[in-house]
Amino acid sequence: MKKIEVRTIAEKNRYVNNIIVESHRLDSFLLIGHKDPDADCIASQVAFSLLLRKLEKNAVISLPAPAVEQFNYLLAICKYNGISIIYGTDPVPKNISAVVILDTPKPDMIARNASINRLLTDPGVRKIEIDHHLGTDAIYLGDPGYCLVSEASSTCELIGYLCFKFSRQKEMFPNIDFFSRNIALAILTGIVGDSHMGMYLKSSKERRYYTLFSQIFDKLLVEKTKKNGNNMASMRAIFDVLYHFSAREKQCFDRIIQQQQKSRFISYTVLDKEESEELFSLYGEELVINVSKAVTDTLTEGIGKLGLVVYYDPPSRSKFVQFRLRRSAKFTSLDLRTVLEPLGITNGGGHPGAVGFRVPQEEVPDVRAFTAGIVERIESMITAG
Ligand SMILES: [Mn+2]
Repeated sequence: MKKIEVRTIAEKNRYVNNIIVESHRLDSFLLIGHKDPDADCIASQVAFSLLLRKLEKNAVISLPAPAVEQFNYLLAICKYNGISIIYGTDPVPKNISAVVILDTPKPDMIARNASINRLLTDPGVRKIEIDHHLGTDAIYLGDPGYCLVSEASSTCELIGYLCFKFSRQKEMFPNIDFFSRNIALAILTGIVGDSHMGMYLKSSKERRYYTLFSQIFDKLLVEKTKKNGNNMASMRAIFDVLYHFSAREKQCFDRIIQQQQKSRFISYTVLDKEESEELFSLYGEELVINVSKAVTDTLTEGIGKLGLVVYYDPPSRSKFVQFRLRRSAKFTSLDLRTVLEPLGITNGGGHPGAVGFRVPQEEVPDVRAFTAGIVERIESMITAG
């Protein structure tokens, strides 16, 4: 079933209540997210695990691969709060009673393995979903009645909302403080990561809630952080850590951005098959994909209109050329989803400010000429206005 916005407050309360009751009733939870997890994905797994630990439940996070070093502080939080992490094909522990699926638009994007698949198809295991993706191709992953899927700046913002709902259940949870420093830190990580400190918000409703939740949790973090320590003490500090590049990331970033070209409205860079393969073998898939997102952002804000990064999938994955197109926060007149159809693109999607699409490699004999054609057609759509 396609994801849609919750229609009424009563309906939303019912879903939230179901999630709270199951969190109270069940014992062991597995938390999963999407492939190539970003800050919001990992942080929402950590934030919800912390809520569960407050209820003295078992929480196990599954990640497809070791996370990039920027997320070390989140992993440290897990370590010191009894949250275990399993990686890749690791089998999940026995006796899991619920799977919590976070920040994942649709089934084929779930980071899964054989033992996760078994849980997902086991009707005796409760599936809870928390997500903010409402794109046209988004599909519910949780059990009916157990999905909190709603417009928000990030999945972590929805978990911030859940914190308030949990804290109001005084009978079920007497004397539990759901507003700890670690929860604030994890929630702000997702909010900052998905919105780039508020630069990439899609609607005025999103901006309103972003402002509300980021202020509440920023204030909490500032208050609860000991002075003069090395601890991250504010949302700004989280932003600096998330966007601080390691030396290898910087090298990779420089190599991709070196090739940038500009048309009137679009700043873009194209990696051909050989260059893509070389980068993937030098730096690894996850790093290159994360860095290419940062390059798209930098190109976009540099030109003030659109940024585009094009690369070939790593050979181990699939046989596509990937296109990542983003719109500057200042340039809101074009909904990027509307450029896909005129371009004849069927394999892609996103939101008004960012889309991704892919084209089978055999349909792209010359990637530079192919990209130049796409750039030219988008330019003429902008000019035609
Ligand atoms: Mn997200």
